[in-house]
Amino acid sequence: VLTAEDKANVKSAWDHIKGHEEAFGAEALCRMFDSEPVTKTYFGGKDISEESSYLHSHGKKVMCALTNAVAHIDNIEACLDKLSDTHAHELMVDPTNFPRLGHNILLVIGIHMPQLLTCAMHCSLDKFLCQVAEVLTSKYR
Ligand code: ZNH
Repeated sequence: VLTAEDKANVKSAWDHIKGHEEAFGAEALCRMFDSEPVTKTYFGGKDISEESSYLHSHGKKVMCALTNAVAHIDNIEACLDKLSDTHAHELMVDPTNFPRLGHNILLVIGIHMPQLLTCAMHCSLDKFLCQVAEVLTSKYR
């Protein structure tokens, strides 16, 4: 459960991340595909190479969904409801892949904004990303 302090941390982190959604999202995806090749199987037929416009536009979509979740951090479930349906019923992404993406998002934030990622911030962002993953996988059965 996100505490009031976690929420404040995540919001303040996102003040810095906002505007970098495309670059951060694309890099996080790219790192996930390289380090966990099984995740590439969901993108068959798409050009997911580092410089591809698809990778950049998908990275932006993913990170902007997080920006939106941060804006509605008291009601993440409602805010991601449609996306939760999509992931459970259409995309059927194995839930084990969500921590893999979350890990790489955290990593990219740490690489580009090392001073931002204090231990407390790391912990709050990790909790936030887990919460998002929980919502996106909540409709699987
Ligand atoms: Zn996902 C899609 C978000 C995870 C896979 N996604 C998507 C979208 C979004 C997202 C926003 C778009 C939708 C529409 O358009 O309607 N994701 C997200 C998030 C997360 C995720 C936020 C967490 C954090 N995903 C994920 C994973 C995976 C995935 C882990 C695997 C690996 N997705 C996916 C796919 C898709 C998506 C495959 C589809 C794409 C296309 O079609 O292009």
